[in-house]
Parts: sequence; structure tokens; C-alpha cells
Amino acid sequence: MTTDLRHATGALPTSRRPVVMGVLNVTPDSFSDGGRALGADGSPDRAIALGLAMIADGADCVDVGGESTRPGASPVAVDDERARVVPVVAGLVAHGVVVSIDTRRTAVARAALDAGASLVNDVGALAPDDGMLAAVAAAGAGYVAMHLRGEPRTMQDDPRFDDVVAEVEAELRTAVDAARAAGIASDALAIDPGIGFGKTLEHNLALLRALPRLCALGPPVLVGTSRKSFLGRLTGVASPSDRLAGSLASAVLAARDGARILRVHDVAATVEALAVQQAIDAGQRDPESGRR
Ligand code: PMM
Repeated sequence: MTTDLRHATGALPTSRRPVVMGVLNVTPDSFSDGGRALGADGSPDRAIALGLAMIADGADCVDVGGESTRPGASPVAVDDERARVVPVVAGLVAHGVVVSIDTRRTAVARAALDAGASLVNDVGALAPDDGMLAAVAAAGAGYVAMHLRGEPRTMQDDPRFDDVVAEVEAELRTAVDAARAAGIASDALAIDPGIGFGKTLEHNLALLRALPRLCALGPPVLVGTSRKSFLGRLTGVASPSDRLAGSLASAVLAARDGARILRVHDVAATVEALAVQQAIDAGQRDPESGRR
């Protein structure tokens, strides 16, 4: 599956836009879309249909998650998380979709990789679960190392950094070194500053401003700003699903600053916004009119 990961994490022709990763939370309680994908009878059909719709809208891959990582969320039992995600992963893979599994648990990652997932998106990469890196390496899968100190339940209690950019950069470098040492190929790795994960508004803004520096670390950078509460703080929009304008603004700026993967809920709108950004940045002419 390494080939798929290369496609998904940035060994793309440089003219192409960043990879768009659609968010598919199979959870009752995610902050941004909780409950939307859960079938009433536990059936995966609804989630699979939503994932396929994201691909039809232009997503390059779908990130399936079975545990809410919103601040204050209680951990879900491993068996429940696995039962939520595996049928969805298998169903999407059967349709040829490149699937990422968003989990901190080795058992869940392993089951999803067995079901055909191509990469593991680990929000716990600073302190990976036992056996996680070895499982990813053994599967020849990709690995997204996201920055999060501590755990989701308590991460927003009192986040402190002396120099958030330098500290996140150093901690991501350590996570990447550990992943490589465990046998994960360099071109199968991506990094993510973890916007909204144990960070204040100012921390998030500083990290977004520092994307070019984080990109200089080497691995492709994934950015997930979609619908997050810092956008609500900046715009006054309370409901996550109404934060499209802020989500698009931050996605476009992240793309311009070098992000190679964007994790988003609103795939069609993001793809449209990126088409405009890409055309402007490439200095392309409109194919119809020939005008800039
Ligand atoms: N954000 C969420 C969940 N998983 N994974 C990565 N790599 N980066 C993120 O920013 C990220 C993530 C939380 O958002 P959601 O509840 O809408 O999925």
C-alpha cells in the first residue's frame, strides 16, 4: 500500500494541489459532525455512502475515525472503536477508496490495516501505543504523526509552551525519528502540528504562520483546521458546521504555505477553493478565455 501512501502524502507532481483528506467520523460525539455517519442499526452503509460522496466531490482519501478526540471526550472501549470502523474501512476499500484510519490504538490500527487501510493517522504519535509503529511498518503502510501533548480529555486544561513553534518542531522531529527507527519508510511519513490539540488560539495561529518552517522538516505536512473552535473564536461562528468560510480561508492559506495534505469536512468546497488558489499561484490562464 506504500504506493497509495506516496500518492496520498505528497510525492505528487508538484503542480498538483494538496491531497484532500475527507473526514469521516463514525462516532456519536465528534465536535464537528457527531452522529452523522452512524447507522441507526450499527450498519456501515451510511458511513460508506458518505465516504463515497466525498470521493465523488474530489477527495483523494477518506480518514475514518471511531473515537472522538474533542476536548473533554471520554475514551471509547477498543472493541467498540474497532467495531465502528472496520466495516466502514472494508466497505470503502472494496470501492477502491484510499483509506486512512484515525486511531491511537494499535489493535484498531491493525484491524483497519488488515481491512485494507493504507495509512494510520495517529493523534497520539508523541507517545505511540505499544506496537503501533511496528504494526504500521509491518504492513508497509503510511503514518501521520500528529502533535498532541497528553490526551484529548485534558488537553485544553492549561496548554503551555515557551516557544510553541520550536517545541512542536522538536517533538515532531522526535516522533519522525522514532517512526523511522521502527522501520516506517521515510516516504511513508507525514507530520501534523495538531491544530486545536492542547493549544490556545495564539498557539494555533503561531503554528499556522510557521508552516513553511514545519515543511522544512522534510515529511509532507498535514493540516487540519476544518470547523475547529479557533475559527469560531476568530469569527464568532458558534456552530462547527457553520464554519465553512473560516475553514476554507485557513485551508487555502495552508496550501499556499506548503501543506501537502488538508484534512477537511467540506470536500467539494475545499476542492473548489484550492482550484482557485492553485491557478493563481501557478499564474495559469483561464482555459476558456485565455485571460488571467
Ligand atoms: N483533528 C481531529 C481528528 N483527527 N487528525 C489529524 N492528523 N489532524 C487533525 O487536525 C485532526 C485529526 C479533530 O477533528 P474532527 O473531530 O472533526 O475529526
